[in-house]
Amino acid sequence: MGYKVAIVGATGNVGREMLDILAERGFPADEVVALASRRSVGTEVSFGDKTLKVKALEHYDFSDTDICLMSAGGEVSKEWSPKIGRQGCVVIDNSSAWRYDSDVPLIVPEVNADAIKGFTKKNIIANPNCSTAQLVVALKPLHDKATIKRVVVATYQSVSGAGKDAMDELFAQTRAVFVSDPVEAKKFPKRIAFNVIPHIDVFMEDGYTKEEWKVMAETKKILDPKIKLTCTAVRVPVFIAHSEAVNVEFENPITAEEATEVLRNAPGVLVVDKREPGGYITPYEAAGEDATYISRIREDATVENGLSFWCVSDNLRKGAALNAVQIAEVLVNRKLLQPKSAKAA
Ligand code: 11C
Repeated sequence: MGYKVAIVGATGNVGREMLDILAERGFPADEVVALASRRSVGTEVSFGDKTLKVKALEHYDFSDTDICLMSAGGEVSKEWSPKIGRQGCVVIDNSSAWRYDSDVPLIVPEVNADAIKGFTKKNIIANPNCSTAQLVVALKPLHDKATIKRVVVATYQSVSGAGKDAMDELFAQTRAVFVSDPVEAKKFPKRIAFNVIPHIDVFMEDGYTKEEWKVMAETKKILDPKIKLTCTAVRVPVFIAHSEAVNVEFENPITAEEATEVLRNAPGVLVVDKREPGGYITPYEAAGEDATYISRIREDATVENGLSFWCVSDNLRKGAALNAVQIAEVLVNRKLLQPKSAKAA
């Protein structure tokens, strides 16, 4: 007997990707239900070769549902995740609402799958920010090998991280530039077409943005609180896949060759690093893929035990939907959750 799975936010960028990934990976679900706010009720979404009609979240009874993949924003999650969890349905939440709660595990399966055990306190498991997910997949094997002291990262984040409207805005602005129409900026504070914007999420008192703070706080929670990390988060005119320029200072010596070897053997990582024109991965190639790609691995001689690299991954997949489905797979494979239908039989 399989699981009953609900997707909340099924019409959004990440919700649709969750449905695709559940189908692609053959997740052991007997039934998948698509949920969203009332205004999306009746919209059709694809699940494998099936079409699902979207139902209203507020009228749905979760008492016979096992897993809820939630991607409907922080406010919806704050209100609904505890209620759903109390009905015995495990919520895997893609928003930032629960990530920093000490009773909620924040999980990237390649990095800290064992921490999932704490989920029973609230029946909520948090999925990290997309920029953090790919970063910790790359940092974990390097930390195990040489112990990271400090990370300096600059992100180059695609517009899909800000939702479907943001993708539409990049498209509309690009078209407007070509046909000499006025360029309208609504979703982003400045024009994004043929531009880059060093600002993602709200500004904090210390001058960092919330996105930059999230990468720092989440890396500490997932990987190691002792790691010092500073981030500059930048929006770029790319539709899908986030890139990161990463500089790392280690406690112990590590050569570029050793780092390459460690990364080649790491789960979730693909190294493409030919040190020649085109011998690296760009977001265009990473979109639609599951791996975290690492290129441009080189020693940084300006510090003791320093290394720099380039890291690219599909923010809607590893950065969101794929990671959420992998968390659900950990629950299943480690037998941490039995289907309610099996218990009832
Ligand atoms: C972006 N990283 O690219 C953001 C989107 O905390 O889950 C995801 C925000 C989050 O705009």
